[in-house]
Amino acid sequence: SSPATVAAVDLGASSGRVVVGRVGSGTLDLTEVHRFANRPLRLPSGLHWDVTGLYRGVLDGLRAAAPHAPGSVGVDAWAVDYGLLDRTGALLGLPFSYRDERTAEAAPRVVAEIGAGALYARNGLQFQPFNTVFQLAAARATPQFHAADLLLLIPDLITYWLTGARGAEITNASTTGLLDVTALEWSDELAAAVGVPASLLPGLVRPGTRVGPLLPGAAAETGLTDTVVTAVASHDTASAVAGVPARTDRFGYISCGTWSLAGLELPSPVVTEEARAANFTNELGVDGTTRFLRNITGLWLVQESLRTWGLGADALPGLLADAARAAPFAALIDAGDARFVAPGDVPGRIAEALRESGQPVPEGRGPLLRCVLESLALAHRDTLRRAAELAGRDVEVVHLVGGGARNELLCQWTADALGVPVVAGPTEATAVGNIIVQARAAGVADDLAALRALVHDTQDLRTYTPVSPTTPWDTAAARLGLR
Ligand code: LFR
Repeated sequence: SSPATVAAVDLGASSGRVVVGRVGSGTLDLTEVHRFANRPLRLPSGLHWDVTGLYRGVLDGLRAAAPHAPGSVGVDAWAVDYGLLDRTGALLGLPFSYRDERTAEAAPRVVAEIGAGALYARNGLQFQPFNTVFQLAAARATPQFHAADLLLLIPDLITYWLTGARGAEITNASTTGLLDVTALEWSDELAAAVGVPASLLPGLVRPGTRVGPLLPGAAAETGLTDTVVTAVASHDTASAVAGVPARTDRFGYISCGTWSLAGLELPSPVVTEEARAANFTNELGVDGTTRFLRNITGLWLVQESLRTWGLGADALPGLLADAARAAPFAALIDAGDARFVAPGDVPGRIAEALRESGQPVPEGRGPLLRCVLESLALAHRDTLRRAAELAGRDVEVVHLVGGGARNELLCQWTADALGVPVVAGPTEATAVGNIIVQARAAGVADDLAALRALVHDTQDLRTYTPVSPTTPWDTAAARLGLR
């Protein structure tokens, strides 16, 4: 089959990018044509996304992609957040960021009303106060909600602006808490339980579906006159997992960026009481697979520390060198602690958590980063070990993809802690996953395994083999009560 050229729009919590991919037999070339910052806006009404600014970045990026003549465009973004449209299709206010604290009361109330067990049996999701279902429970009494006719998740909103087509791509719908994890349909019962009219939820769309051509305005603005939008795994994590260069079924993955999403790809969900108690999520991947994983705070801890210190990403290499020289296992935190979610003084909150648990507070930034990265490696280990136990699977290799694949300390320590090799890369796994799903829809290959093999053969990967026994990590894990 002939090669396909497609464009991936990948929107993350700290930046957005447009990447052109050329996919053919033996080729997978990626060219980043545009990257732009994404920062939430603190307004009197709460913490919001500047979604029109994001759309501007998307249009600029697609204009930069136009000379490559992509036949298709696909949009992915972070999960759970949404815009509300009125019945004319107009956006009702800026979407909230999932880090806004307005769900603090609504989330536990909804869980108490429905029952944690009943909720998990139905939606299979890890409890996180920011799941869409809880955001909606908090929004129910607002004027916008009363005027709302349709809810669109962030990537679906961008797709709507590009094409005029309204739908809910299913991998991302699976993060809302309103999708039935077994039936793979919206759960009318859960929607009713939180006061969400079923009509607010658009029809489900599967990755690989042709959505349609660009609207004339979008085509004119971007110069893409002969391009269709294709639905991809629009949840960025689902695209990242699709882009994992796996060559065996016995792999674990860590999609490591702002968040670390660590887990397994399974043929079906695990909604046992044990999985619920261990707070594992069952989100949907491509081809009906289950992403059985846990959200771990991730490099947000590093990003937010740099921000607090008034430093940019360029300061990171020096600080990481200091971290490498700092004393091992001097202080450890639970990277899953909810106190780290909201923007703010993360180093201060780490110090507070350490004092509460009677540990010394690292003196200096390098030692603090060491505490963060060792704690993340321990959280990776605990999560993958538990996932394997709960699913009755073996893990013989861990693929660490996303920006975190550049962090040598984190990759090596994750391998050391687990006692399993870590294959790091691609760093742009999300764009890769977005691109290969479009390429497959264009007929370049028909099975995901073949495309993953192509990713393996063409992208920059680095293998970290465990260099030390797991013993010091066993002791450190025990200090935190982790596996
Ligand atoms: C990663 C991610 C996670 C989701 C979090 C919030 O970018 O999509 O999967 O839990 O962001 O949406």
